[in-house]
Amino acid sequence: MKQNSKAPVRVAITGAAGQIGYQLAFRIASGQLFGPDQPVVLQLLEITPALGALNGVAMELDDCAFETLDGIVVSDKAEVAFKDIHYGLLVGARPRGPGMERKDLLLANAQIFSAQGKALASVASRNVKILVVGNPANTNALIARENAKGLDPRNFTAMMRLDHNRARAQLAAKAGAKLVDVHGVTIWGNHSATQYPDFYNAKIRGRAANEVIADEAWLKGDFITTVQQRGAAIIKARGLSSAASAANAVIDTVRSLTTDTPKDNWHSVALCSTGEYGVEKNLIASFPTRVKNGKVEVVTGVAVNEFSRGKIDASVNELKEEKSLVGDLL
Ligand code: NAX
Repeated sequence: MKQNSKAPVRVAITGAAGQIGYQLAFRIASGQLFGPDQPVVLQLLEITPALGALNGVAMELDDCAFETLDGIVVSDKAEVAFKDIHYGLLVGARPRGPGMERKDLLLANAQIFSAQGKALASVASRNVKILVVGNPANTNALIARENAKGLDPRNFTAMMRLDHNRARAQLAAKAGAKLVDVHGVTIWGNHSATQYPDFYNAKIRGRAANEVIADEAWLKGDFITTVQQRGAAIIKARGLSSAASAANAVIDTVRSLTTDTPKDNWHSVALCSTGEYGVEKNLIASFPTRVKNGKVEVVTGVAVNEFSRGKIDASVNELKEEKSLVGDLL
């Protein structure tokens, strides 16, 4: 029998009985995120009415007999699910209900994420890494961070990787290139329809993407809108929102934030701005991001032309507006 003396990594997944949670829990439990020799304890959080379904998920996890799964915690209390965690994947959020205005949705989620931020501050590992997936992801991450006194603000991120992966896939398909040949894609701003997928700095087989594709009208038009509207297109096709691809993007994000980034490449994640590229300080905005010697940093010196500046500003303005709507909870 395989002996494993490594201490387990504790990972919380909120909304774990939901669509994305149902994909994500099994991939992490099977060792796909931290590797086959790293034991994992899954700490699953749901709202009380979903605890029955969550117990079903836990039963199925047992039935997989994953050797990397070292334990499962099931709870409807954030202080239990977040105890000693090293990673918090905050997927659960309040969906928009009938007649709900955008402001109501922001406020409903602000309540959830302020409570979860406080719970993280009181019981999680001091170096916990948080990735918010539940929408509006950037502003939810901002609220959690502001309420998590004592934790490192730079450890609070929001997921942009699904958008990043969608953009890479679109560029590769248009150029007839392999995905491994597409580098330097950035999603800037907010995880919303205002996000800006930047192709100007992207490279295909080492050459500028706009030279290889040689169709700037497509890049500035259909490419951007396809990436921005891809979530809606999936809902139209599937009758349900993206789940497997979203869970995959969570795995990609955590891996990219915890391993050094290959030279001349970067990935997209929304993190606490310190004023890079003129983005207002403290907003959770998406940037070209890399990890060097274990440290997460925004890539400097990425060219921003007038077209890109306008698109970035529009998305950042939306983040400022979201922030102002939840001001009381900050
Ligand atoms: P589901 O509705 O299938 O699942 C959400 C789960 O969260 C439900 O089981 C619900 O009971 C639970 N939940 C609600 N409030 C909670 C709370 N306070 N504590 C713990 N659990 C709670 O949605 P799903 O398709 O899994 O999507 C989850 C979230 O991801 C949504 O907000 C969605 O908009 C967002 N997305 C974000 C993406 C991104 O790239 N950042 C892409 C995919 C996805 O659309």
